[in-house]
Amino acid sequence: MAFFQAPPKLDNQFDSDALLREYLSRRFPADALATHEEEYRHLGALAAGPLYREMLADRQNEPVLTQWDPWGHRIDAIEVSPLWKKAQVIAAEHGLVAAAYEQKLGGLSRVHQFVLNYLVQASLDVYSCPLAMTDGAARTLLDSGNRELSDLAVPRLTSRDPDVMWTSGQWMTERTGGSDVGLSETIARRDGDAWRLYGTKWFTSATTSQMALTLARPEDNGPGGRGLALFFVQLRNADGSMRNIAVNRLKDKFGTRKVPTAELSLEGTPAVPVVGLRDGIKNIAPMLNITRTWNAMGCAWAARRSIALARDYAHRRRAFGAPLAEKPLHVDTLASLAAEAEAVFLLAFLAAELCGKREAGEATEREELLFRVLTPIAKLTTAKQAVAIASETLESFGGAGYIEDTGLPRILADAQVMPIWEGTTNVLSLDTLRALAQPGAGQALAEEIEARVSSATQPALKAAGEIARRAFGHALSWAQSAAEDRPRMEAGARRFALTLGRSLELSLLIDHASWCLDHGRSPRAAAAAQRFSRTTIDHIDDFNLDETALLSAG
Ligand code: MFK
Repeated sequence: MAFFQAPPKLDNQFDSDALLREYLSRRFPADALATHEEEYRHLGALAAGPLYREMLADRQNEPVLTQWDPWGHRIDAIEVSPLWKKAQVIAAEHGLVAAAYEQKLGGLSRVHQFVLNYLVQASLDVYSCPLAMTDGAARTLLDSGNRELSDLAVPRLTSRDPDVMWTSGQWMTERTGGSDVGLSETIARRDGDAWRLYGTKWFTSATTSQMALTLARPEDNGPGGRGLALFFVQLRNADGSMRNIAVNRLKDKFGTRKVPTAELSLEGTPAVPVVGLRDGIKNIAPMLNITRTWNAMGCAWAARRSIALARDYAHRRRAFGAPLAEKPLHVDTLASLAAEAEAVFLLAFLAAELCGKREAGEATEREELLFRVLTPIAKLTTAKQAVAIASETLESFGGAGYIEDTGLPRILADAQVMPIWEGTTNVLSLDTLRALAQPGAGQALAEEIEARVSSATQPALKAAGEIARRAFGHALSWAQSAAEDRPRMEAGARRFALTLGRSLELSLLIDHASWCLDHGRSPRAAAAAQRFSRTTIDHIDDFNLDETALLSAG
């Protein structure tokens, strides 16, 4: 009988996730866990079964833009995949955005919301993109103090009724770039008491949304980010036609291919200022901090999916006389992946915890500062890890990992967006410097790391704690020594931010492992902390800037 390889399968993504279950036991009161456990299990089953199968079957079904109707009218209709339509219903009914705003769990509402997303999103073909922006838009409108716009949009953005729920876009990038947003060319012109926007938006993810928050320069304003204003746009008229918006084309992207990312022309699009007529970048910042938190969380569910598939396959695939799960080198490789994935999970959920506390009014001043610093650090650190984990996962399948219709290559292609959108690693490294310049921010981070490592009682975890302390201390002393030398500081900013991210991750792993050991749980978490402590935590280094320039120029 000829040989056929069995493909990987997924178990219930809630029941089989030891780390998630430990984490929930730690963080949730027993009655809250009891209330939500069935929903978590239900989403874990959906993600492992029907949605995962549909995602594989639907692999080649991509959004289609129809610009003209048969009679020559410009319609710019975008048809998304069937799975995306289903995702919209799941998102509303399970409150994938709403759960954060209903505040049923007070300061833990964000954790609950992100647990729901963590369980299901890896089987929803990056529907997380519009949801992240929807969440960010709701937060931004609420923070803006614009009562009228909040009353109009927030109940829809946070609705549990699929027929009522809106999603929102976040239109920032123009042809001038996605990083230096202050260069934006879109102009806002007065039209009586109203405003109209004229310009081109170059990367508008999820163009099927009902509304968007965007930046434009009121015509009398000066250059730069301060001259931009934050605007609210409703995309369609009541009859469904676009409000002076032309969809020029959909982007031909490496990954996230189900996301209908478009280039748009704004041709007198009606828009409403959200808060004042300047400081647009500052006013859209709440959106950035929410979507960056989603990004870190997206890395957690991408890493979890990678590991779940690789682990399962290791039992199905035999080579050299035994399943891969019994081959020491393969086991060692999976263990390293698992340690990285656990670190991603704990860092992303720390960001969720802080976000939830501040929204519930429970955050201390230290935690407010910590959230601001943590957002870029978590986003940039986890994004690099997600790509590395996805790449290694494909390799763990050998040639099958490189074949499109296994669905595996999509994991890597989709992960690759994580370090790019919502601020590249370099832009966020510089944002880390900006966030740490706030008085007390460095201290807040230092205290967080110290609190986590000092919980260790077991000698091996104490030793790992010393590694985290040393790396963090080295990073701070480097930053102090480079403070007066901006080129040196900028050149080293990525190594600095990654050192902060990895020392914080190590401290979280140690803390979690200590809890597990103290509560008679699996020693797996301690193994993760120890293995992670032997990776490079301290990336700090200085290079001669002249040699650096010479080398980069070639
Ligand atoms: C699964 C996950 C899914 C996620 C899906 C999302 C898909 C979305 C697709 C996209 O839209 S991708 C495009 C995203 N673009 C970015 O993220 C922009 C990247 N660039 C930056 O973040 C730059 O750092 C920035 C544009 C902010 C720099 O611009 P400026 O003009 O140099 O700003 P400046 O002067 O540094 O800051 C202006 C004000 O904003 C300052 O406040 P003050 O006026 O009080 O001094 C800053 O402190 C404040 N600010 C900037 N970033 C902030 C912030 N405040 C709080 N949080 C931040 N992150």
